Amino acid sequence: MKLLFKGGRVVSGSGAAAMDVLVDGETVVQLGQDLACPEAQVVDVTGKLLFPGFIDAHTHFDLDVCNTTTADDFATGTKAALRGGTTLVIDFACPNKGETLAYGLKLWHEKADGKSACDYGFHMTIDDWNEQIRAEIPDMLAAGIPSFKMYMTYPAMMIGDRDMFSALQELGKYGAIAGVHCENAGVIDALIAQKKAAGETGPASHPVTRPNVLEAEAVASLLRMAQVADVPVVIVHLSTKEALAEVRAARERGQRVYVETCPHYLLLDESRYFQPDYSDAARYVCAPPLRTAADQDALWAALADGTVQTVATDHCSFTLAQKEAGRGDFTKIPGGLPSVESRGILLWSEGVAKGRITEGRMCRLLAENPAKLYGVWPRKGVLAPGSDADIVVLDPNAKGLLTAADQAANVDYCPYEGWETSGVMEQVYLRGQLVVDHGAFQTGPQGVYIPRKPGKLD
Ligand code: DUC
Ligand code: ZN
Repeated sequence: MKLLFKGGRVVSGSGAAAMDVLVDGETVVQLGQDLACPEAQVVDVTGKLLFPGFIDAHTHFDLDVCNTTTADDFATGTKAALRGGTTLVIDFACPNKGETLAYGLKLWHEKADGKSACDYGFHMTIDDWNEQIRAEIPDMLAAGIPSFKMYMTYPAMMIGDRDMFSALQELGKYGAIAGVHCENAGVIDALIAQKKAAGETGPASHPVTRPNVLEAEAVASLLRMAQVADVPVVIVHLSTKEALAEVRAARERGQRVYVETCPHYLLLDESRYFQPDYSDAARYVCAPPLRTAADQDALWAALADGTVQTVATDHCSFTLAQKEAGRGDFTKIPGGLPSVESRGILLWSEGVAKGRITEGRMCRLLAENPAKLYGVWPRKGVLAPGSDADIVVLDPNAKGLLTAADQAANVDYCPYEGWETSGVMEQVYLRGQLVVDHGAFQTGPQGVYIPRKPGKLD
């Protein structure tokens, strides 16, 4: 079937231009002004913006953490993603220490295959490092996984400097890349012990035990390791102005550093943890924690000037009942926020509509840059002849409301409850098929696994 989108403005990384888009089956075949195609079904998008489907390169679906499992699995999480305009998620496959990467990959395929509403790929978590895992790296690339995750915190996941350095070197041999969670584990542990000894066990202790400089310290340490290993790295969920300074310093000395931040670091601040009601505060616990208004300002500026290249969600959802696990011990609150459904409209409404970033910048942050960095460009991340017809139709003039009562995510709160949005995701097309129309699903699970190659973002 052919579709002809007429009358809209097509957004790319360099801005928006009035253009019609002709789709044949799953693929974009032509862009241009006043296109005609008698056999195509016309989709009138007058006054609307057409974005390439958004890519969320940081989700955690069906993940066991803190003796519980994330509220969203691949079925609900990818439906939520689609509703928010995200047509490709890259989730973190996560074997436990002692398990092989092959086992982790098999497990993640079992979780996702046949259940995913949107397309999906995987990063592979390296939370153990030995000769067997080293030998599996080329297998992962052959399986379409050129990106890996490592942790500098969390005892169950972190591997220490020696192994991290060794893994970075090994990945570099294949043109693969690692995204790293940067927080200083030891000092955080000491600060947590002090708070517990003082009897300060509520959510308010969460941000003060993970101060800004402990992210910046870990970023600096990682970047120096990457410098010696002579490899590029990705800093995932960067949250502080101090860490941004470390990134800029590394780039000044010639290093290739990629940076991701998340909507909650741009839009919510640490005052959420100081609310008197446990549940009101605990729902915002994530790591790194929410920061200050000064950090938010620095992050918005870094989006606008290109210092930060991607905005992903770190969607890791837990219900309010699950968040109860940390009543009386803030370290037992399962960490993570849901935003796979709201990221796109938040970036539009709080970013473009408020003049903080341009339409083109939004396209780069949510589509073009993650597609290039994670090796799916130009199949994804752009509307161009030959690319997948993943299309988000955004109505800039409609008003929306973010509320838990209207979300597909399997979670009973919305971090942005009651926020009004300028702009609404009106329709979402996945490889040429209308999958969401005004929030309503039009099909069953249609997502396919997208194997990736090593990427590059200039
Ligand atoms: N931080 C969170 O808050 N949740 C999931 C993993 C992470 O790094
Ligand atoms: Zn994460």
